[in-house]
Amino acid sequence: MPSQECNFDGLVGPSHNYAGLSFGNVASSSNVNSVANPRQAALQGLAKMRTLAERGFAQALLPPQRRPNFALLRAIGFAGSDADVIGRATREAPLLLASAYSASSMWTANAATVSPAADTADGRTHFTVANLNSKLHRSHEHPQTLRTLQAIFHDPRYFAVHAALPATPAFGDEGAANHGRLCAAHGAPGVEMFVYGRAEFDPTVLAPQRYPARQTREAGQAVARLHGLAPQRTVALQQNPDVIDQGVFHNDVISVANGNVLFYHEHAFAEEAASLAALHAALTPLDVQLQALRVPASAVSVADAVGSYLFNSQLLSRVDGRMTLVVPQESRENAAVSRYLESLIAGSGPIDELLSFDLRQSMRNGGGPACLRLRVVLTEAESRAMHQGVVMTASLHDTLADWVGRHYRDRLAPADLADPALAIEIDAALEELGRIVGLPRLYDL
Ligand code: SUG
Repeated sequence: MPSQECNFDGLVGPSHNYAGLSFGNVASSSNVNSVANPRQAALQGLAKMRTLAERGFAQALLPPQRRPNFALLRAIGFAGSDADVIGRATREAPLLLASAYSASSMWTANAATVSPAADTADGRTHFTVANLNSKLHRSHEHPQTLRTLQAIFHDPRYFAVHAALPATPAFGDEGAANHGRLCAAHGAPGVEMFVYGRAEFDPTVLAPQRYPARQTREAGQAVARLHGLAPQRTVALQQNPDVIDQGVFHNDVISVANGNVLFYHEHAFAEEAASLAALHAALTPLDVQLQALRVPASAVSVADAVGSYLFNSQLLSRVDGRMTLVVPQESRENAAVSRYLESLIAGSGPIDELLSFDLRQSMRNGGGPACLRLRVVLTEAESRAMHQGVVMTASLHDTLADWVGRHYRDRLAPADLADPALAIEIDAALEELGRIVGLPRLYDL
């Protein structure tokens, strides 16, 4: 078996809600205070995992995090029993409570940046956990993410899991959402592409005006160093600041790479021609011919790309050498995007199949198919060495669907976070989940 890409989807946690915490993420802001359905959200995510696993794609999951994060609430002055902490935070700072309660770790594209063994100096697969320090509600994910990745990728002969970069604006890091890899085949050496929205120490790099740029150039450079990547196979590209200002808060909302294919919107990068030339130059010594699938604004506007999440699709290589594009249902509901997709499939390019999923619950917080997954290329030995309890099978799917049905609410508004019973329900759910996936010490319960 050659190396394969395994997608680790975030299992949606029981506190999924719409608190509007992500300024710059249009869906998060527009759905603020609407009522979420955590049960449906988790089942929608599980259905995607099950379908992709059934189709032969390697599929696993990352468990949700314990919420609320009482340590965070206590660190900012809420004291007493758990119920006291929740009560006072509800009265004085409901958005801080919502931040401590966020289920945002479901978007595992932001969990870490991953470099496969074929790219790294020591021949191991390297992970750097993302600090996510541009948003309070995501900035406290990284300690548990580190613990989770260390538990799953526990064998130091194959894996190196690095802690998050220093949590300071210079190193704003959102993980794989701003990272792509181009190669001949998953197991072959590739070119790693780090996309940034701003550069802390270079005033000539124009930052967006309206919305924050979450990823810095310095963060990508630090990750490349930690992973031991060859400089000639590492490319840094600036995201177009104008599209960040139109709601493209991560690069994976406007482009996706797989194999030798870069599927991207013409306005994705600050300098389109120079970006493609840099990728081409890095790929040539590897004998890889870049296939640039450029989507012009005349076919799909940036607004339609943001509204439909066309580029937040998963581009998957099948065993027959062709590619499947996994899109959110919203892409089929947008007339221009749907027309574009029909022509894409009918054409002679590498993508000849579309799969669409109803991920509406996650989409309403700005999380599409690609946000929900972390790509990890694994050799056969690595696939065997990682923890097996998180690998998606029909039986794990059914066990988890049953677990969701017993533990998750089907209605959760931000105001419901005031109910101290919710925290107790979540702990009971996670205690059982740890046993289901064979990681009983994953949380401090
Ligand atoms: O970081 N939404 C997430 C969505 C992440 C999408 N990930 C990728 N593009 N890879 C975010 O903005 C909304 C939470 C709230 O508003 O309650 C949120 O965090």
